[in-house]
Amino acid sequence: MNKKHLSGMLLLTLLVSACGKDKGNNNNDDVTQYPPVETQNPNTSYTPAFQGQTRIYGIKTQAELDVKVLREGLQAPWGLVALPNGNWLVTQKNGTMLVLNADGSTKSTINGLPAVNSGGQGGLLGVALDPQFANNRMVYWTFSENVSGGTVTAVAKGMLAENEGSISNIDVIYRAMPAYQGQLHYGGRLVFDQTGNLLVSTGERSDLVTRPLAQDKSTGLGKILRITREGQAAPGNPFANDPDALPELYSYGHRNVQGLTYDAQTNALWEVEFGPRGGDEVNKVEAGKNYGWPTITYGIEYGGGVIGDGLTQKEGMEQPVYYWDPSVSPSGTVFYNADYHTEWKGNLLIACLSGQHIVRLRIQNGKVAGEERLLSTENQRFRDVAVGIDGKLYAITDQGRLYQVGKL
Ligand SMILES: [Ca+2]
Repeated sequence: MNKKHLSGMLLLTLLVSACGKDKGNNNNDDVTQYPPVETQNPNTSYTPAFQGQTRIYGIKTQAELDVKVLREGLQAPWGLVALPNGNWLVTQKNGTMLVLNADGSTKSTINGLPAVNSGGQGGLLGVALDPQFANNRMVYWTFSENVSGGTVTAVAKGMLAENEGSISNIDVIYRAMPAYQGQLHYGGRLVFDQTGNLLVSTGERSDLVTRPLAQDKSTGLGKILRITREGQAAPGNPFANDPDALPELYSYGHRNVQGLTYDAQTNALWEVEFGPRGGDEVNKVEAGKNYGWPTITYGIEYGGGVIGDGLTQKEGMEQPVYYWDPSVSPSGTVFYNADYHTEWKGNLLIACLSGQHIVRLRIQNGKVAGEERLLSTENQRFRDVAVGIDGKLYAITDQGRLYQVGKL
């Protein structure tokens, strides 16, 4: 253990002693600690960098949840965002966008978006509303696009008609280069930050030949990028003056980031990303930082071999706030800051594909303080989660469902 870790642990110990009893993030309720929710054997014998980085104690929501399937038969929905009137925008992998009424029924199907390549993990991906949506009705989305040399993760925008039946003035504003002939790891979430710029996640396209590009600051693969509404590098980006880096670069060393969310209370950006076999991660993202892939990881190759030199820590590379082994496949995430589920305030909710549940992580002082699995008896691959204007939690699944999670 190096000096930095030792002093970090000492500080943590002091903080814990100072705080005394374990308190909630935004309320003073004591939280009962249960055994960790993960009971399967890990794929590796790697040890975490700090206590509570994986297999934290379990927690349980006290309120009785009211889980409703509002809708079935969506076609591989991928992204979900609440409109200010309570309706929903849903992207579908096949390239169409739907507007759903608050009860889950279809209000309209929006065609005519730029063509997607929906092979493999591609398609119409994440969706976000302009912070000024009430005035300008602008919608932003990511998708996998055919270009010369292969496919890219691209970002487009357009104006949603007042009747919510069409999107006009469509413009593709950004493409994460280079193109690659593959169908995996497009990343594809996007979220606005407090400065009104867009943060966009990409993937490293999965193959051994592209994997190292996650560490190459001159490419858009395996990154989080920060761009303006016009698709230009946003002002104030960390590598603006680095001739060897893309000016739109915000953070790097990511594998495949399919969840991005802001904690509105602290203005902190959080992401979730897929590890290989084991090593799915939650990261608190800071400008200019290196998140380690593929140099450090808590996972191994699908075939079983170590990745690179088999390292989990390295100077200059960030540790995940939390990781899972075995994988849960975190695909969408939202920071819960509404008032409805009072127990969840300040928690991170994560849609999981192979895990077939929604993870609730209690966050305290930037660390995880308890994990719960929600909706784990539904046997659904959860693709994305969002908070409704009513404060209830909503989720979409690969099997085509829209869930509403309220309280009884
Ligand atoms: Ca990492």
